[in-house]
Amino acid sequence: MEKTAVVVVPTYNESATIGTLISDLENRIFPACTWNCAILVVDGASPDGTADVVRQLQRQYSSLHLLAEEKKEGLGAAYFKGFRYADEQLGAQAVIEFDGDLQHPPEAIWDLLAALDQGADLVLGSRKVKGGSYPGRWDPFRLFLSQVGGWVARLLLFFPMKAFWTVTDATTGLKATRVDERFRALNFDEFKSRGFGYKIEMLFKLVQWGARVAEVPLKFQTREAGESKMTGQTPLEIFQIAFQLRWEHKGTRRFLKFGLVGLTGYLVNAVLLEVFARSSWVAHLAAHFTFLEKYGLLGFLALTSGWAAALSVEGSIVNNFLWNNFWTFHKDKARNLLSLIRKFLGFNLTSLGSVFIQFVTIGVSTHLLGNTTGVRQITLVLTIGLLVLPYNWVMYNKVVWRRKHHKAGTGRTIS
Ligand SMILES: Nc1nc2c(ncn2[C@@H]2O[C@H](COP(=O)(O)OP(=O)(O)O)[C@@H](O)[C@H]2O)c(=O)[nH]1
Ligand SMILES: [Mg+2]
Repeated sequence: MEKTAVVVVPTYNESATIGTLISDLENRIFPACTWNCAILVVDGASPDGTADVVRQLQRQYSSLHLLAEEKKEGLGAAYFKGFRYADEQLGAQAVIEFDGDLQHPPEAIWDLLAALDQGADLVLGSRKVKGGSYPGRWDPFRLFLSQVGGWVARLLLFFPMKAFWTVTDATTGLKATRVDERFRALNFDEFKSRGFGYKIEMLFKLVQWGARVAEVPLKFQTREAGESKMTGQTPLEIFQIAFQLRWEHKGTRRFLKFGLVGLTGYLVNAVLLEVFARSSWVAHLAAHFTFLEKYGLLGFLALTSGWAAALSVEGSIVNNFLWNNFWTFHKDKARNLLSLIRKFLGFNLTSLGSVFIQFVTIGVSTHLLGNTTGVRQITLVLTIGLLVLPYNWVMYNKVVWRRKHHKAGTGRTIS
């Protein structure tokens, strides 16, 4: 049986363009689709007679449907009415969100459906991937808002999760979504936004529920007729909703705690570095290794500053471990001494790289530039920023990645 895709087109005063769009879809685009396609226009009681244009064309095209709203209720409301109708009345296996003002090139529908065929559950038309673009004649302020808003939404919604990299255009209006259990579980009554904000809300939920996302390029066209229904409020609304969604997300508090713990770790690291660099005990320790100086690089082990750095990192590791165990990850904390020790050793193992990294960077910089507080502390900041954070990031992801493939209940490695 051929699969059915319904192109849902919300309209408010688009009588100048809707006819052209419908003819183009019916005559040129649909015949070349591998899916059985239909159009569903959801008209928000446009005073300009948009619905009448559609009714006229319905005589000509049997796959053209119209849902006439009693009044304009916002973009999200229009889409969700359309989704439900497409699913229940038209038997859609996929719905495509498509603007009625010719800003979305109709050919993009082919790309969207192809991506669904390749296994994606949610396909975004992105203005930010290669081959995609913003309108040529957009006023700079609108372009700026869209660009900045897009970035803020992307950061707020998804950083540092995987979707942060896979979703480049979170606020796009062109999408194809597979009609599956996930899609049907979206409850519009619970949505925070009735308007444009529904876009990121729907995206966030589907991604959170494990939908496979793909992107295809979108060359967003200039609006040639009619007027944009975006208001000055829209960017603010998008920002507010993105923030709320993320704040309520279960991983967020943990992520923030993790960041805060990292900060205390840095402070412990910095203070201990000074204490140890001035300690005669550490100097003694380093002196034990002076015999290695004749073996070239191994002579580094005789550097007091290197040992001070390595020991101070260890101090921050202990600090981070305790905070993470009893605060960030307290639900999974070690329950007895033995498992505490085991976890601590595991945590140390993943952090061992940082000990080594700081031994070398601080050892080398103080050796070359002088063993002063300034050299030590600046090297510390640079090392953490440029080496330790990326290193921890990789380790963290490996642990996260590993967790996914473990059976549930095998316990979580802290990192
Ligand atoms: N039914 C309905 N359609 C809407 C509403 N708001 C916007 N639209 C339609 O949604 C599509 C996208 O809106 P548009 O103003 O072009 O947004 P922009 O491209 O971001 O400026 C257009 O086809 C509009 O006519 C609404 O409240 N109800
Ligand atoms: Mg538009």
